[in-house]
Amino acid sequence: MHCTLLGIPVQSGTGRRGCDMGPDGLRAAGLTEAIESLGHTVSDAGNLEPAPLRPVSHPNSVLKALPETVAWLDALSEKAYALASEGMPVFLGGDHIMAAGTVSGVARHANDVGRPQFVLWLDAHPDFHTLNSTTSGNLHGTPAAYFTGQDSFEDIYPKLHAAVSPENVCMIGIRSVDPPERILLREAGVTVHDMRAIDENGIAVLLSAFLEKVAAANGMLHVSLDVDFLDPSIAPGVGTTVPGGATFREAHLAMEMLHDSGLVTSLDLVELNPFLDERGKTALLLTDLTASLLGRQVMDRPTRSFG
Ligand code: 4U7
Ligand code: MN
Ligand code: MN
Ligand code: MN
Repeated sequence: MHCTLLGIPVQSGTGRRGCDMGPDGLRAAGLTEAIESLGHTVSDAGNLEPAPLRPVSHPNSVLKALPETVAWLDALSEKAYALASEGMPVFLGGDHIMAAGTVSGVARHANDVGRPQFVLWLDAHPDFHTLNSTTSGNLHGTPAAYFTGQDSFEDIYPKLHAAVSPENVCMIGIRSVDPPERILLREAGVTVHDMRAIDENGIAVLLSAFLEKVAAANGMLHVSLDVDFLDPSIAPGVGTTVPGGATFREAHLAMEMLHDSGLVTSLDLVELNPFLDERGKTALLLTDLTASLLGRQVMDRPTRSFG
């Protein structure tokens, strides 16, 4: 397989500085070499730059850095669309607002080729605020609402060519949901597996059910991995730590199963903040998780087929 790395040093979606160093943190951790060691080829497309600012405004006065953020999304949604037709894009964040660009771009390509787009959202948070519902004003809390076609984004975020059906979105690891998000998620019909669901069922059961669904529909699968999906004890290099996250083995098992499924077509690694990291610990863990997703395993085993 061929992987294209694209750095997206956006941090306007979050309240904390340092996410702009995320792409270089992942490069320093040896991401290219880790992928190449699995027999894949890698090209690094470097770091994206934002498009020119355009005048945008919204009545919610708490929104932070809206024009700057929109300029990133204008550039990214086009770039992601272009990269989706050649190998597997690996998008290096940057804060999670970038998923508004990456997912809308890859979903537009899926629509072109007549396949449904699915999204596996690994995060402590659902990021399902609209521009009306957010009270923090931090736009990294909005991407999943945008790419599933919720309202408030029209004429502000880039035009959405193909919304992802909310029934095709599965969120795992969730443990911090704001009241308006809870209502919107339920109304939209997104599958949300909170940490209790992992505790009670095990992550393998939850993920298998989703992968069966993707396979049965011949879908394209985008994985969006927010560092705060992981427990802060193993992944401290993130601005929004929430206790009680996925363990080292839960995260690797999810990646190993994703590899075996053969279904993943694009990947986000987001919210790494090297300024808050401890001697590269989080960057190295993300690199190892990516290697598991791309085929690293301890012992050979037969591939499992879904669908
Ligand atoms: B992340 C939050 F209030 N919901 O809207 C908000 F809890 O990309 C957090 O998942 C958003 O890290 C977290 O600001 C965005 C908050
Ligand atoms: Mn997130
Ligand atoms: Mn999060
Ligand atoms: Mn975060």
